[in-house]
Amino acid sequence: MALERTLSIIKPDAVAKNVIGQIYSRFEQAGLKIVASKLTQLSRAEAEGFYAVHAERPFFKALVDFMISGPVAIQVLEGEGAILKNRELMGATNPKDAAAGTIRADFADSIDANAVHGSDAAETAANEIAYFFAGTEIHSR
Ligand code: IDP
Repeated sequence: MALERTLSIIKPDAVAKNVIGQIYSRFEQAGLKIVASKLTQLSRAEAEGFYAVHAERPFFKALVDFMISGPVAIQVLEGEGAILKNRELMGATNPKDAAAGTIRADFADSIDANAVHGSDAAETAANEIAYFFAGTEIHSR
């Protein structure tokens, strides 16, 4: 497996539940390193740009409204097979379908408020990381 980086967002619902640390622990226990991290409030334009691929979907406005409803915690995770590993930790998009013990099964309430985002492939990971972080803000170690 290759050393990879992936973008993770702890969404407003999970930040509001005060579980940033519990989610960080899951990353670390799975062997992923947090190599960049920030707490921020997204603007509407930032959220629309990030989810541009979903612009034509019926849930787009609700998704953007939700993503700007409170602060988010954004990380770059690094490790062997980090992209798939994080997707496994997250669980299915709809928490009703998420496997027991996954972040979404444990912390998410609905498909709208589903606790976390994680890049789904190498190309999207590279684009999403560059969307939120300058190279100087990422610290491998
Ligand atoms: P993912 O976050 O598991 O990668 P995507 O299909 O990329 O899932 O969708 C992005 C986000 O859009 C989801 O996390 C979820 O919050 C929202 N979403 C996706 N499908 C639906 C839907 O059918 N109804 C409402 N929200 C949805």
